[in-house]
Amino acid sequence: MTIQNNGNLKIAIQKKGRLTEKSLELFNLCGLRVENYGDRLVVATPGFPADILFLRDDDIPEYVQDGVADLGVIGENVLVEKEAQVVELENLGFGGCQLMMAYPEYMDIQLPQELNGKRIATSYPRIVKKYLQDNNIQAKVIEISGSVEIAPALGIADVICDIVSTGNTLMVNKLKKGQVIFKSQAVLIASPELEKDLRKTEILNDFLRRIRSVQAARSSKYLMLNLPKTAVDRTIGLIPALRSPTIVPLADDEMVAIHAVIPSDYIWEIVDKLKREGASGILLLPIENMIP
Ligand code: PRT
Ligand code: ZN
Repeated sequence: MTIQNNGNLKIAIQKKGRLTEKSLELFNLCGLRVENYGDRLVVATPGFPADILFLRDDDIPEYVQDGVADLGVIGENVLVEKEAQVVELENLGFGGCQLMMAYPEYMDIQLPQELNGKRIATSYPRIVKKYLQDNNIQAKVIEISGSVEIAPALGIADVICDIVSTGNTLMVNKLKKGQVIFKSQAVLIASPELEKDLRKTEILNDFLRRIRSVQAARSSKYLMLNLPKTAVDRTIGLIPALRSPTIVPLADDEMVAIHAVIPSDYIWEIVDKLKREGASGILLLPIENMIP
């Protein structure tokens, strides 16, 4: 594959699959607009010196390792399985899943040691073999590239080790969940060659700053509400997450408006407490970016 060397940062993402939409959504929030890419392999991002390369996810670690792409977005499961020499830069918070043992419903396996002597079908032979080795289990690993879940029914394997997110596929195939052997999410990786290129390193740092501000914004919400003046001190003391709020006077002398950035994880806890203190007109808004 030849890619034009125009000095732009080359970022590889999955062409068509579970990580494509979320990768493009993140890039978009970072100001990297990718429009109408259709069947194209490489697409420029107007206004930012980067080109997006659309590849099969399995190929991304190697392309990044070899410097064909400078950066890549990839599931950690694929990254670890491929054993590519790349630099892991950032967890991206999407594509979450678990690599998990699963057994036919009739099979009774409670402990990892009970996998001794079993045939395990998987698309992740390296990760599975390492798990077996670490746990001193003697089992046969059978590599299958797709539809691993039908292997027991076909008699090819006794159990499987596959990626699970909702668990629906296991249920449909009458398989039950076993040990989780690896937890994964999408990560941003970089070529080990990248740091030698000062110009590209600068672009990368700019891109990373943008990613981090999008991530910070995602974990926060902008809260606006009205509160009786008399309740302000007590309320702010009660809710430590209400960090340095802005307090705005209102036409009604007895009331003030409060604006604050709060962590998404505690929204309902905070809102309930505020209501008990007499808050009204509560509005919660998403934050697109939080620039430090
Ligand atoms: O064509 P290409 O090779 O690029 O894509 P692919 O088919 O190999 O990968 P794809 O798009 O299926 O997944 C890309 C990445 O998404 C994976 O490497 C994981 O990091 C992540 N991911 C997150 C998942 C899932 N969730 C997921 N549920 N990858 C696969 N699955 C499959 C799983 O293999 C099983 O068949 O979905 C099924 C189980 O899903 P549930 O929801 O029924 O449990
Ligand atoms: Zn793949």
